Amino acid sequence: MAPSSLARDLPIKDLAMKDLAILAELERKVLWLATWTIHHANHLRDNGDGLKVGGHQASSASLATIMTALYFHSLRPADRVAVKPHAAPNFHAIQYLLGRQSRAKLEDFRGYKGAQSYPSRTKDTDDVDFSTGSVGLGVAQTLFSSLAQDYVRAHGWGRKRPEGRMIALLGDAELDEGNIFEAILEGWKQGLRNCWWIVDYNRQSLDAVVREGLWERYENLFRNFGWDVVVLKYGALQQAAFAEPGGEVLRQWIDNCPNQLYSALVFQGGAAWRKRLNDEIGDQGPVTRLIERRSDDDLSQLMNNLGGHDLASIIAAFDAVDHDRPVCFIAYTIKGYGLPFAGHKDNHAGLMTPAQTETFQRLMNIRPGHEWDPFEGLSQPAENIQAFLNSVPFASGGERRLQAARIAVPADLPVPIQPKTSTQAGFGALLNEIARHDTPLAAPIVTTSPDVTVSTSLGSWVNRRGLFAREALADTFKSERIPSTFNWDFSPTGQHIELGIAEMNLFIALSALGLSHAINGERLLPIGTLYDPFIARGLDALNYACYQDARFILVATPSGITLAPEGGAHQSIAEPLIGIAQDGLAAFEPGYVDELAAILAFAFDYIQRDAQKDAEGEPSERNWLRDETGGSIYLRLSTRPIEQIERPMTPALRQAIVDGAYWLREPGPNCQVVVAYTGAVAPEAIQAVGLMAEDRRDVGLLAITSADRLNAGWTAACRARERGLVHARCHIERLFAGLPRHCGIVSVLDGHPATLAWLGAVQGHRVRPLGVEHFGQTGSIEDLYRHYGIDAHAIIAAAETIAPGRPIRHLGVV
Ligand SMILES: Cc1ncc(C[n+]2csc(CCOP(=O)(O)OP(=O)(O)O)c2C)c(N)n1
Ligand SMILES: [Mg+2]
Repeated sequence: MAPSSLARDLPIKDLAMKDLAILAELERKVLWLATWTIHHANHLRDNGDGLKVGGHQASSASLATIMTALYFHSLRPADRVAVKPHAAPNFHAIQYLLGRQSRAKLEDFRGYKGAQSYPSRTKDTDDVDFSTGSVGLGVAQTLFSSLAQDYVRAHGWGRKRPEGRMIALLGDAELDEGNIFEAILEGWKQGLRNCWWIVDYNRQSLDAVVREGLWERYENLFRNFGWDVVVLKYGALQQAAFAEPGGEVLRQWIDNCPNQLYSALVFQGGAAWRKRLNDEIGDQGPVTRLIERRSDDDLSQLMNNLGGHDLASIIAAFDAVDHDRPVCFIAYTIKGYGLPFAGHKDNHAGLMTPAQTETFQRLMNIRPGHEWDPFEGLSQPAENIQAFLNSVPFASGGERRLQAARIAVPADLPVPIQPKTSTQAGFGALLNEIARHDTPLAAPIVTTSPDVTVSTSLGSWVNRRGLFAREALADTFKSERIPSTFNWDFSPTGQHIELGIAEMNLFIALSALGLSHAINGERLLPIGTLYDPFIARGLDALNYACYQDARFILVATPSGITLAPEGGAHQSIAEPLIGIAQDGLAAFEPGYVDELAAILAFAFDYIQRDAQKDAEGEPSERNWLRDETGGSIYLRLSTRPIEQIERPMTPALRQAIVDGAYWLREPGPNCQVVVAYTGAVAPEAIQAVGLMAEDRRDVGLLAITSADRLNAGWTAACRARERGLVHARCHIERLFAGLPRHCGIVSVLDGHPATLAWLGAVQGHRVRPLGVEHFGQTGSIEDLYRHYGIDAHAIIAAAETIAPGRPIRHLGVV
């Protein structure tokens, strides 16, 4: 059955034939340059490590036509594109032709500091809009970027610039990734606009040929969610052939041909096509003549001429979109189009041999020694092509990576602190305070949460600031006068984006909102909340957001076994280690609300910093952290109410909290034991220190607010010393400077013990790290702290063992 919405009859607007001829030349050029870039990386540059490029050549060739049509014709400067990972060589080639990529970077494709294997916003220098690599994520990023654009414009910002379309070029097998479908559903709920997804329907994945008829499932699915679907199946040659006598039979044969067989015949070429077609339909009169009129080469060309390799059809389809509804283009393509392994099922990692490249080079009319020349091998005069390139709309808008001014953040975020409260409640109170006043800080804050808005304490913020939707929607409970704690009104000026439960969507939404300064030129201060254990559910998307340097504050609460009665499925263990290991994310776990207030003020500023002295950023000599480079923030909070400490927030204390630790009780000169704790176990640590004070001398109590920052500072200071900066000292080294060598450290947190176990390596102290290593369970906090060994008793028992001396008398009391 023929697809219902073929683009073949659509008119080509505003496109002179001469432009089409130039575009055809550029398509050849893109295919050549991408092929040569890969060949160069494999055969001409000696990496010395024997590693070959996989997965680029066939995959890039598949998209060469579509990307030519997009970048050299359809895109406008405000449009943003997520390029399928393995089409990176095409992207770099296109940027090279547009004068935005250097030959040296192409020659170093996949090499040190060269053009990246997968398009990277942060590592590439040729203006990548969205990084890709882990398949599925870049696709969803375009959807959320469109929502972020709507959010910005609905708030009255960025209207001087035209709206951009957010476009993803995706592989057909990429649609196996569930996060894409989670995004489609969310997009439908939010009234998605200005989003195009172009599926490279080559019917091949990495290992295999995809199932029959997938496009039909996709078509139905996208339509169900309000998308327009355009299927680009047949190219112009095929359409012309179908119009010949017997053409309809050919069309039916193509429609019925299994994917595997089509791919195999593409690979085998004209003679195989002839034999197969003759065997199966060749005795039906006119169609026989249709086949016989063509040479083997012509026949091969005809059968390869699918919609996704036909510039005119593609351009017509793109130009025909005259609305802002989301559109999914399903473009039939051939993996490895134009290359010797076209269609072969094993071609994903296929690499052309030097001999094959030589043949291909001759075919492309490229003289040896002129492989990188932009206009080599083209039949049109270079001036014409250059003139065309100079007028490409996409490249005519100047700098596409935008800037936004920094928003001033007060040093102090005032908050009424209850005598006994939790860090989660404190977070709610802090946001409530911010929401009460119309300040420059409050306006750009946008919160979002995957259906845990209320249970992560964002309720009062939402009550004051409202939910976002492009069209207002009143809270029916309110209009019906049914009492409710929460006011759930939606409006274009609301500042909370309500998401469905999918955590992947949360992180990709943060990734999109957190790039608003660069994409929309308008800065947002995004805060996302979720339960700590469910970070793991969206971890790859979180990593993705950090990798592309999106800026946001992640508030993960509740956390750990402290969420006692909820049981093992909700109790996080490994997340503090994620906090340490995740690049681009500074993790904090405060114990007290005044600490949280200091950290949150820091966080609002930190997520706006971007002093990139070099790609890696320069560490500050004070704490050896890359504080000027900035990044995102992760706050691990708890629902456990604990007695708060009444104290003035001095500048020194604030600085120490932000740097990662401070002495809650200074160790004396003969200190035998240090208890170093993080987060909600503060009362147990304090109690243990009090109880052992009579039997161990000068016990110190270290409050650790950020194991991550302490650890990062220490690693960087060690490295600096090894590079000759002998005086480099980090925060934890300064804190430990006065500790006697023989003292022992007991570390404790509601999380994996390895989070703090490294503390002993700083100055060579013995450490007994306490924490949670096994799945939690239901119970009271007391039950569970005892069971997992993070209560005062366990701390004292550990202290007694690690710092031997007389028995600690109060050990039996707890
Ligand atoms: C999350 C994730 N899983 C696995 C991979 C490895 N991988 C890279 S490409 C690919 C197959 C892609 O097939 P398709 O999307 O159809 O792309 P194309 O045929 O255009 O190469 C796989 C499995 C990956 N990059 N990311
Ligand atoms: Mg594919």
